[in-house]
Amino acid sequence: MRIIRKPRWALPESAATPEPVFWNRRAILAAGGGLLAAGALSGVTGPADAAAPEEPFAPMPERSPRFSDAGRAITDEMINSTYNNFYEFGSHKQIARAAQALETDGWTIAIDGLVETPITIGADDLIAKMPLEERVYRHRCVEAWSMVVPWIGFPLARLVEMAKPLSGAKYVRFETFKDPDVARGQRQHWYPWPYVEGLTMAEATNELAMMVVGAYGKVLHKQFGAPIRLHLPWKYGFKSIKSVVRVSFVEERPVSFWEELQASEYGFWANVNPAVPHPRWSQADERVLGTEKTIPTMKFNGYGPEVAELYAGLEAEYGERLWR
Ligand SMILES: Nc1nc2c(c(=O)[nH]1)N[C@H]1C(S)=C(S)[C@@H](COP(=O)(O)O)O[C@H]1N2
Ligand SMILES: [Mo]
Repeated sequence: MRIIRKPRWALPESAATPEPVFWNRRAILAAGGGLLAAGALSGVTGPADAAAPEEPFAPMPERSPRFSDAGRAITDEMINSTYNNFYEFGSHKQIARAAQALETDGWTIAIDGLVETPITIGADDLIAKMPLEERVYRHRCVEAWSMVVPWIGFPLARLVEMAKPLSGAKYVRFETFKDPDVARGQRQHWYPWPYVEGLTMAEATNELAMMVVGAYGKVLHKQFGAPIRLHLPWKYGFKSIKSVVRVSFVEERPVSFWEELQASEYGFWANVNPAVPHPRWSQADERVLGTEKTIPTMKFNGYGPEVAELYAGLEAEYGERLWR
């Protein structure tokens, strides 16, 4: 008899189906059960469980008038900061505690490849140069759940401008840190570490693409991808790479972490589209984190007015690949 086993890294199908036990736990938290209750339930206790850092973002930037309202309630910070995908710290959602080991002081980012002058810049220096604002964005994970987050950050377009890319640059490639001593998930050698993502130049300079350095009025939580991560609200969540250490301007289309693992399920474009199912589940609806609600998913996660023109004419060439 042939036994077909799922590869060890596959996203569980349960990720895309309701998880009553999990949601009950969240309900306890939301009802004020607090960190101790959460710790007792998940088998860990103590101050290290604190999922929401208390370091306020100062000075706090203004909220963008254009992106001040995502049309749904902002997801509760405690819920959101205890339900994360960050495979460097484990292939499950409860990585908040482990992620506190990430050392972000002295963090640097290399900006290189096809640019006038490659540089390495401190995250703090980069952030100080950039026009910061708060934007309330919807986020849609490929696993069919969603959240709404008040991010603090700056347009990726400003970083591209600063980098002065050469005319040969066709794509931007992003890379996450690699340090298996700190991020024990990176000892799982069957994953192609470090995490990599990519965008076309047109996508990278679209006004929606945001480099995120804070959330909920605070310096970015480690589990959200401190000290700097990307957020692309019209694409499936895996495109929004965390804890970035390198931004490279390149001629060839980068192969991302998930594409390398399973190209038939996770591709380069990954634009949200309820009409194109994941090979193992529907993308028609999404569970709204922190609520009991399942709601219809919107094409481009509702950001069509800002981004649809990026893909005009590409459908014939890429077909369903545009949506996976
Ligand atoms: N480096 C890195 N970036 C990552 C991931 C990851 O595992 N590692 N997970 C992605 C996925 S699948 C999602 S849904 C979002 C989750 O972001 P959040 O934890 O802030 O909700 O981060 C994305 N960025
Ligand atoms: Mo995701």
